[in-house]
Amino acid sequence: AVSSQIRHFSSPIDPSIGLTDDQKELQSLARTFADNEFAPKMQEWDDKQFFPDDVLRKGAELGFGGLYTREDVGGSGLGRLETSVIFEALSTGCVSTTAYISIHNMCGWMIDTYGSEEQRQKYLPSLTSMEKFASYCLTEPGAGSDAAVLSTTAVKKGSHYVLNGSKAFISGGGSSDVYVVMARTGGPGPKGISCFIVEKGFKGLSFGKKENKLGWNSQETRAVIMEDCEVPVENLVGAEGQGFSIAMKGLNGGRVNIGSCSLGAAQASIEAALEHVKVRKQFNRPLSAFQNTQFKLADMATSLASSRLMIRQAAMMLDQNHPDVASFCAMAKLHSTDACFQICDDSLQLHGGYGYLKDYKVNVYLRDARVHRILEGTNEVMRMVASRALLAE
Ligand code: FAD
Ligand code: 2MC
Repeated sequence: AVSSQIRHFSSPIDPSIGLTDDQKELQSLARTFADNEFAPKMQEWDDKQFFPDDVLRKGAELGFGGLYTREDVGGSGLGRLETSVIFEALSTGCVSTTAYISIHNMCGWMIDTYGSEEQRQKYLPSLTSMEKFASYCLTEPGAGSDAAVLSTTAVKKGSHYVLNGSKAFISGGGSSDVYVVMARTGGPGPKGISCFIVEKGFKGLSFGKKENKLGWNSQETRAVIMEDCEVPVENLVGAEGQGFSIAMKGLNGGRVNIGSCSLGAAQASIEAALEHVKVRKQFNRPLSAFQNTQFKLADMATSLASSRLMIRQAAMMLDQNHPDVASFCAMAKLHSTDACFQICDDSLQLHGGYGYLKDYKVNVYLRDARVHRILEGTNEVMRMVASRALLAE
């Protein structure tokens, strides 16, 4: 019954192409949720910079709070391909909100995979239910692309680590309850970095002002500031020195998730363009009668389909723990986020002046998808990761 709700048209950009019946059912569940709960509110959330925590908790009831977290702590235990399909479908309704869910999922996965049994049992049930929210804290004012130079310190003093430093651009900063923080316990470079779980309310933790952004407006972005912040030793995730590796492994999945959110933005932008060009007439003809429009739509569809293939391939490589996973995830993120942003822009162009109005949705997809070329590693860093793998001996 659920799968009958999926779009009824047959189309070369149908996102269910190639999926199993079970995967199609998950996709349909997510698309229906996006259509009902996100799409009608997307523009209002963007405009009012509103974080829809109640709607997120409703999504968590369907399993979106811990898609690739294990089931004993309330997760859905799905594979990365299924996760990607769900994030893509959710993003058609609101990219910004889905991207926040994806970061929350990444944090949960890091605790599930590298945390102790005590940490898993203590933190994950309330994260998978989204009673509590999580943020990922790597970037600093002086350490963006060059993340391994981060300077937040963590010094062990008795039963606590004392953290000092500040994190920049933290999605969910201030509204999240749990912060997965990378800080330096050892010498310079990646091997001196460790990963900690820091709770809102721990002494010495505070937040900067709410950043005013071009997009991603349904979630807060703030600096996370630690001044003699006391974190119990049992909140170290994994071993000392393992933090950078944990952060990067989380981001491999994160990059596929963000690419999936771009696919949703592109899918919705093409659907909007198709509707518009059939209805809008100029020179006594619908816009769809011009060959420029037809060829543009064909290029947009081709670009979306190729992006989707790469993202789904990368998702499968994550499940297989493939040796080339890091570089392929980087290539998939690079290609999909660039290509899908271009699709949003092409859709806006096909809308003419109407595309520039906030009454139409395409401007939100464009603004939300723009930042995917910057965060979770800029697309220049993605080229760096891919080219290093290509040139490695
Ligand atoms: P810089 O590193 O200063 O880069 C500036 C430019 O220089 C870029 O074009 C970059 O590609 C280029 N560049 C840098 N080095 C090289 C090089 N070696 N070769 C070629 N070009 C280079 N971070 C988190 O940890 N957690 C979050 O939740 C989070 N959320 C974010 C949300 C938003 C809305 C934004 C905008 C950012 C968020 N970030 C987050 C931070 C994000 O990951 C960084 O902005 C990003 O990694 C780039 O770092 P930077 O901004 O310092 O840019
Ligand atoms: N997967 C697994 N391991 C990785 C990895 C990856 N994607 N990237 C690097 N590593 C490992 C690497 O193998 C090495 O380990 P080892 O010494 O054992 O071989 C170690 O990490 C250090 O890597 P490099 O020697 O390549 O270090 P370098 O400093 O030269 O480059 C770089 C690291 C640029 C790839 C890394 O700093 C990076 O990815 N920068 C971008 C930062 C970023 O993505 N920030 C996103 C913040 S989160 C966000 O934006 C959100 C919205 C949530």
